[in-house]
Amino acid sequence: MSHDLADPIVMGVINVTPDSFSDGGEWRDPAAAVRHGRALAAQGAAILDIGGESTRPGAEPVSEAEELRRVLPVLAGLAGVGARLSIDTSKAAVADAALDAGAAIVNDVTALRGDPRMAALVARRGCEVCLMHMLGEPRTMQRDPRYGDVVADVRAFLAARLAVAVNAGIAPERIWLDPGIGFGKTIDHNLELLARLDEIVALGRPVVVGTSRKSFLGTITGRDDAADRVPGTIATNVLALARGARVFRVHDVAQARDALLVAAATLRGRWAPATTTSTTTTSTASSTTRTAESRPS
Ligand code: PMM
Repeated sequence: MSHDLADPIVMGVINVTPDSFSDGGEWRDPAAAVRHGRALAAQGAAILDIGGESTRPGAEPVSEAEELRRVLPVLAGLAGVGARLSIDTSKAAVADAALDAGAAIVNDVTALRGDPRMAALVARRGCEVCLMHMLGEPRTMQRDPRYGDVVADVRAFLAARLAVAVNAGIAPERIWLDPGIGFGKTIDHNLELLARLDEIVALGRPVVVGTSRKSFLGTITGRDDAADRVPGTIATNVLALARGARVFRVHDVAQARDALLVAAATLRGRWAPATTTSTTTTSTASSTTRTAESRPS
């Protein structure tokens, strides 16, 4: 089988929050977050996505000042790490400061709806932007979400937001789309979106998928601890790759990278040896050390 498949891009997640559902609290200390980011880059993350506001179901919004306090030291510490930096925010002022601090991508889970100044900012700064689908808002989004045809509805939403972004002056080639797995969706909605992801890919923009450690994987597999959901995450990443997804937002970079490399080689019918890398070994300034990057169980 030979597919015209672009190289999968792994986006490593760094939540600098006390309450994100799968890694909340772990990277609150900026120095720990920076160390973690360096490890994820060494494991093969081409992008590091840094967020200072939890979007878990039920989460309350945080102030602009608090969000800046959380993310700016981490962005500064990761400058020159060898991965592109993405800021996961829906606030234009946070995005603006993050871009000044070295970010190159704005990951906006509200698809430019959260802040009326965001579209103009992204257009002016000429950065990449990820537009994600969400039904409602994090505080309430998991209360009985309903769709006609979830894939058609999400696709229509993303097409409309793509048009808004282009009308605001954002270059189409800088826009990525994301179906927003888990954002106002039941398990059936998530599975249907993944199974029919090619219909979102058909919009013609790179598609980002964020299934990593999410609760639907825990429900299907009976894994309460988010750290135990890596195999489930990988299953969804590989299936999404086969349907044309391009960017994979994950906590467990080394594992996702290997799975995606092998899956891409299989789908293409060709491969190239990768440079040797290690799951748990990371270079620090002074030495190469074994790190305990895995989550406590
Ligand atoms: N999921 C979360 C946060 N940000 N951004 C994009 N583009 N896509 C996602 O699926 C997504 C996101 C929530 O997950 P986390 O709390 O593990 O970061």
